[in-house]
Amino acid sequence: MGRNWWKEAVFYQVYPRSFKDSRGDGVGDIPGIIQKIDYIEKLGVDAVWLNPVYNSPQADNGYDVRNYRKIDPEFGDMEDWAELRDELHSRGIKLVMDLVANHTSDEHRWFQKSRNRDGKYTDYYFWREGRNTKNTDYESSRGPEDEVPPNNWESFFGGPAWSYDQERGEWYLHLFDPKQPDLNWRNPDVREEIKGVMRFWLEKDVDGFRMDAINVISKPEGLPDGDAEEEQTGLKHYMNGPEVHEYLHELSKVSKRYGAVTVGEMSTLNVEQARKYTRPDRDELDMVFHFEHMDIDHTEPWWKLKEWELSDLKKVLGRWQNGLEKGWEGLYWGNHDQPRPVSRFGSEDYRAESAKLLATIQMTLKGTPFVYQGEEIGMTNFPFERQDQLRDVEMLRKIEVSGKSFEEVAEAVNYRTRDNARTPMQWNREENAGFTPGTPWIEVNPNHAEINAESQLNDPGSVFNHYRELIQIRKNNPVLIYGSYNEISTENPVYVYRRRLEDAEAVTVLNFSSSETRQPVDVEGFELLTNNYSDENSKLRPYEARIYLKD
Ligand code: TEU
Repeated sequence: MGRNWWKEAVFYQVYPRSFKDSRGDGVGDIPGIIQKIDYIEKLGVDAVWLNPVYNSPQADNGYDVRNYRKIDPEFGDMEDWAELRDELHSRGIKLVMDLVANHTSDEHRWFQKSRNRDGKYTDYYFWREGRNTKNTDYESSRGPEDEVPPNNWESFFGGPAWSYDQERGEWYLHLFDPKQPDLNWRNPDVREEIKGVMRFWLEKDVDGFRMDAINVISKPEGLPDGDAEEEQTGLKHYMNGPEVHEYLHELSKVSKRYGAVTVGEMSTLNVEQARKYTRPDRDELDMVFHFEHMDIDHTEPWWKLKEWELSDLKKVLGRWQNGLEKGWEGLYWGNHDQPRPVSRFGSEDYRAESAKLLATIQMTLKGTPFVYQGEEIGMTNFPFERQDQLRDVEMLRKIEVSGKSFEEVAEAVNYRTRDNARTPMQWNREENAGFTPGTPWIEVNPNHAEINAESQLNDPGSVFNHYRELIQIRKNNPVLIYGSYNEISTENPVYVYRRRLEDAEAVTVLNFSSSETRQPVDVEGFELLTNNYSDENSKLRPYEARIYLKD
């Protein structure tokens, strides 16, 4: 297994809008992040992934880019950004930017120019005539009376993946929001543009890219209809599409020249596909984020709840641990698109214990851990009671398309909405959790009096300090990074696995339940490196998580 800095690193994900507001306008910003670098450094992470801070109308919180080479005034300016980079670098922390390359904003200059049927930009996006029939059951989105969209593809956020543009008199494809038109990667000029954007940031010394929705960039010729029975009609045509590997290989030539790391975000990806994307000799991506563990509580329609099963979780994690071979994955429990891990995979009744248990898994599996802001203090989901508390375009559109009232879907909204992850970082017990002196763009979780960074920093038993300890344990023990993986007990509610590298052996023992249970494996000759209780016990206590080591 080839060794690389990014395999040994722990990443911290900062969602700038919700991290720290330095100006009092209620929106987090780059100077705010700079104020909190000591905190990030204290956690002991090696790199920061910054969600998009580019100039954007913010229809999807920055995933709709208007100008890739400018910082959005909401977040600051290029000088602020350079200061952030320098502050991080001077502490040995790398900076990875978000590359949103599947689509731009409809306010991007390329799209504006593409509205013209002639000239260089005309094929930068997917423009098509509508179909002149009414004989379909999909909704026409504001097109001419007698037209329906060019094909039956559905968008990730619900509703058709096409909108009609009055000016050009044609439809354009958008796999996400109508304000996020898809770039036409078949056009070599588009690929050159994206490489230009990469070079622009690499010249500014960024250390890599997290590539947004990167496995949907290749659409098949002819844009054929999908099967109406598919969960998201059309998906199979553009997920891991025909040219995606070639395109990524092209991009990797740019990142490799600068020694930058690349992480591909890929919903709908199995381990065989991931192997191909990340096999080092193919030069496509360094690692991927897959969604298979995020899918274990996924069901259709989305407003139904589904309890996840520990056996499914173990199966998924194990499959990836063993199946990637020479490839690599990013390990995450949550991010800005997912509910809070404690509320989902842990237990709010054993909040601190289960937060530490999830951290233990993340720091002892093979792959690069990505900690999303707030996880290190065990932040929980937000109790949404009304639709007007929601901000996320995805959930708002899904509710609209479902035709249901907020009350009818409230339980699922609370369980699933991305806004759970986007409520402000809880710095202290004061008003607005110390996030802003103004009115926050989204409500602060009322539990900030109890759950906040300030109260945890000096408490040796806190979730924060357990993360710190685990991060150091990972760094000090290459077996946790490069070792082989074997599950050694499949007995629910316990999950036990062993990592092995040369003479070193580490065993992680986890109790995924709120009752005491037997410790099922023999650990004679092992040292207990750490657990998430203040003492030792023969039985495993609720959500107890232990790491044993022999070397
Ligand atoms: O997400 C891509 C993606 O797969 C999402 O559809 C995700 O599955 C869904 O939001 C989960 O609820 C990326 C970004 O991370 C997300 O924030 C953006 O909205 C999206 O791309 C479009 O850029």
